[in-house]
Amino acid sequence: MPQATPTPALIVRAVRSRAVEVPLNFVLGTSQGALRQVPLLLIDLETEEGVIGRSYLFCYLRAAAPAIASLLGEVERLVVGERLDPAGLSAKLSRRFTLIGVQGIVRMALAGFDVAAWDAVAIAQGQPLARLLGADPRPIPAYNSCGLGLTDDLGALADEAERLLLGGFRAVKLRLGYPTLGRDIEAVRAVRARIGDGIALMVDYNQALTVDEAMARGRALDAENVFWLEEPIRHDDYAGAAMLAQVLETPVQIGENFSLPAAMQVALDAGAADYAMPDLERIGGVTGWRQAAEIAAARGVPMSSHLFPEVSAHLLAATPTCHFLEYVDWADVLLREPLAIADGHAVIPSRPGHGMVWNEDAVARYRID
Ligand code: SMN
Ligand code: MG
Repeated sequence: MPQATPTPALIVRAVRSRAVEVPLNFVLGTSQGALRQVPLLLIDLETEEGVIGRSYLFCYLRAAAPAIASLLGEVERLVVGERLDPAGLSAKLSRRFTLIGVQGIVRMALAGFDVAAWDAVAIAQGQPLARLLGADPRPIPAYNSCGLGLTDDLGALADEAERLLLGGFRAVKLRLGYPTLGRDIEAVRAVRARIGDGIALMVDYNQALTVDEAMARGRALDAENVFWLEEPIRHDDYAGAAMLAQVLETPVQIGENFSLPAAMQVALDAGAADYAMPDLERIGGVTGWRQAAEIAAARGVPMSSHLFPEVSAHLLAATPTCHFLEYVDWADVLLREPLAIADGHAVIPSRPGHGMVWNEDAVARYRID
């Protein structure tokens, strides 16, 4: 529907960030190490008009938080006093950071600014972000991606799988990459026996395998009713991933390591995946996501999200090949109104913007800077 009222102009006044570290309710034990708490950087984009746009970044390492905050200080110097046009500022900032390269934590800082910018614009227009992007804020199918890490205790794993279905989830994700194929299959069967056949079970190797090993384990998993096989090999071996996608019956899923939409285009052109799941802070924020959604749509590739469920729900609503939202509860403790799940679907809030507002008491409790 056309806009009834023109967008009020917003002028950037400040870009502030605060680092927090929050404990996880479910330990995330990947093949590359376990996460028990996560460092997040909370961003507040202040405008002269009083509208505040927000976002958070997952810093992976505590040491990355002050580094990204420092880069956001540079972003602030470049955009302060400018009119808040998210796509225009994204292009401007990409040009200004060309010499260092828009990769790694530079790209994460720009994505964090971009998400906050889109939030501010949606708030100024009084619309949920999904609607600003042309979509109805409908319920988005979600899988519970908390927990289910590598463990010696398959009984406890099955117990956890059962707990993760509370709230009506119809899909969960299991981390694999045990020392042997046999142990991977035992873990899959322990979870499957507990959740039953009607629940979708995704598996994620976090790049643990060689191509040959992935072929062997993938063939074994083909008999186990696995919904997708995620990042079996090195994330940037698109030729290897294409062989796997061609041979295996289980759909191959990659994407959390796509760096900006250009990487996703190269990967999908190489046939490296049946499904794609870009990550908000690596694909380039809302601006990058929109380009990625076009790339997926042009090829008919089902597209899911990685982390950041609060914003990704809005983006998936506006994604033509919308598939699954990755649900994690990491930010819940920091939010006045955490993302709601009903019947296994993320409920997009009707509030303007993406809907995240910080619980300041919790922010004070978990601050690390
Ligand atoms: C994952 C990896 C690293 C941090 C969080 C989550 C995982 C996923 O690959 O897809 O959930
Ligand atoms: Mg993954």
